[in-house]
Parts: sequence; C-alpha cells; structure tokens
Amino acid sequence: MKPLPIVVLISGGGSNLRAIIDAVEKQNLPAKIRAVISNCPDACGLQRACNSGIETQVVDHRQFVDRDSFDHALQQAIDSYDPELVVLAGFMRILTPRFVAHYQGRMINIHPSLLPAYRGLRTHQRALEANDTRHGASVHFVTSDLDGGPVIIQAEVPVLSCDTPDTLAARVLALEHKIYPQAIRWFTEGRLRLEGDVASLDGQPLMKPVYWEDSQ
Ligand code: NHR
Ligand code: GAR
Repeated sequence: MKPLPIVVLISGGGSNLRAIIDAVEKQNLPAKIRAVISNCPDACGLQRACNSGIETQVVDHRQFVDRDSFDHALQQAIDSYDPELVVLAGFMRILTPRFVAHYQGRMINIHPSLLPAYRGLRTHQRALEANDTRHGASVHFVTSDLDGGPVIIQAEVPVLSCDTPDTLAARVLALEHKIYPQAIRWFTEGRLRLEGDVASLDGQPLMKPVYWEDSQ
C-alpha cells in the first residue's frame, strides 16, 4: 500500500509524535510523515522529528498580528507538503473556522479527556476536582466546535485516590500512545471517514466512539 502523506502539528513534548513515528517505523503504519510543524520554536518534539530524519518547520504564532494571519501562514506551510491527513499532537493553538474548513474530514486531534467531558485545557485537574472515578483520552475529527468534533476512539483509566494531575496525565498519556496510531491506521487504510458531521468506520456511522481495550 502506498503510504499516506501526513503532516503532524505539535507545540511541546511530542510523545504522541514519538508514538506515531514508532508505529510507522516498527509497526508498518502505512503513513509517510512529510513534516512536523510547531508553533513553538523550543518544542522538544522538533528534535525528535529531526532525529528520525523528518523535515521540521516552525510557524511561531507570536510573529503574527492575529489568528487569521497565523492560520494563513500555517496553512501555507502545511499545504506545501500536500498531506492527506493533518494530525494535531499536543498542538495548543485554537484554529479559526476558515482553517478548519480547509481541512474538513482530514484533520484529527487527540484530547486528554473522555469527550464530551472537559473540552479545553487543564482536563486532568478538572477531572480530579470533580471527583471523577474514570478519565481518559479521545481522538476526534477537528471541526470549528472546539474539542466538539465527532469522536473516533476513546480509552479510559481509573482515577486513583492518590492521583495528582501529573500522575493522572501520565497514565492517560500511555493510552494516548496506543489509540492515536490506531485511529491514524484506520484513516490510512481508508476505513475511517468523516461523513457530514458523523465519523464512520468501515462504512458504518460510529454512533458511539470505539472503546479501546488493552488486548487490541
Ligand atoms: N481548533 C478548532 N477549531 N477545533 C478544535 O477541536 C481544536 C482546535 C485547535 C486545537 C486541540 C485542543 C485540545 O485537544 C485543538 C482542537 C488549545 C486550546 C487553547 O485554549 C484549547 C483546546 C485545544 C488546544 N489554546 C489557547 C489559545 O488561545 C492557548 C493555550 C496555550 O498556549 O497554552 O489558542 O485540548
Ligand atoms: C497530550 O496529553 C495531548 O492529549 C494534550 O497534550 C499532551 C501532549 O503531549 N493535548 C492538549 O492538551 C491539546 N490542547 P505530547 O506533546 O507529549 O504528545
């Protein structure tokens, strides 16, 4: 199978990026990461990409007067690689509706909560404050509704009484590294689509997200 060209957007550590690179290199994920683009010049993920021989670019949001001009520059950078899928992996800038519309059905995000719970930021702390017994991560298609696009796959962890936001985040992150390569694999195989505002897998609308079991 011809590898699907993808571009990954990051802002930070890039451990999800690492998991995707590993899946390409060691688990035959049929994708070609054409570039990794960061809005932060000091994102550690840039080094990880570089180490794997992947092209990197920085589009620093602080160099732009508003969100529209940043998104325009970001779109030009992405489109110069002609990707068929754009993967947000810890990307921390809200994207304008026009940008999102341009990548409709070909841009996905991983979010550290069991959506629709806790859209936005500080999700681990909010789950702890609410005394939730379970927490997790979701992969979804990106729409202009922030963290509100159709969810594809979710994984959950129990919340422990001794958890801090950091310990909880670490357990969630370990599962992110499993569900994100899985969702990307479905997309590269042509099994996963956005049809209207519903995600479908193998032609069946996902009435609820696929639930990750560790045996997968
Ligand atoms: N853009 C759109 N239109 N739709 C989505 O679903 C998006 C998106 C951009 C990013 C990731 C998301 C997450 O998984 C994501 C989904 C950043 C913020 C945020 O408030 C919120 C959600 C997400 C990413 N960003 C601040 C901003 O002003 C900056 C925060 C910072 O720099 O630390 O852009 O959580
Ligand atoms: C991940 O937990 C991801 O879900 C979250 O940031 C972390 C990035 O880790 N994303 C967001 O909060 C998006 N706003 P990584 O850089 O090590 O992949």
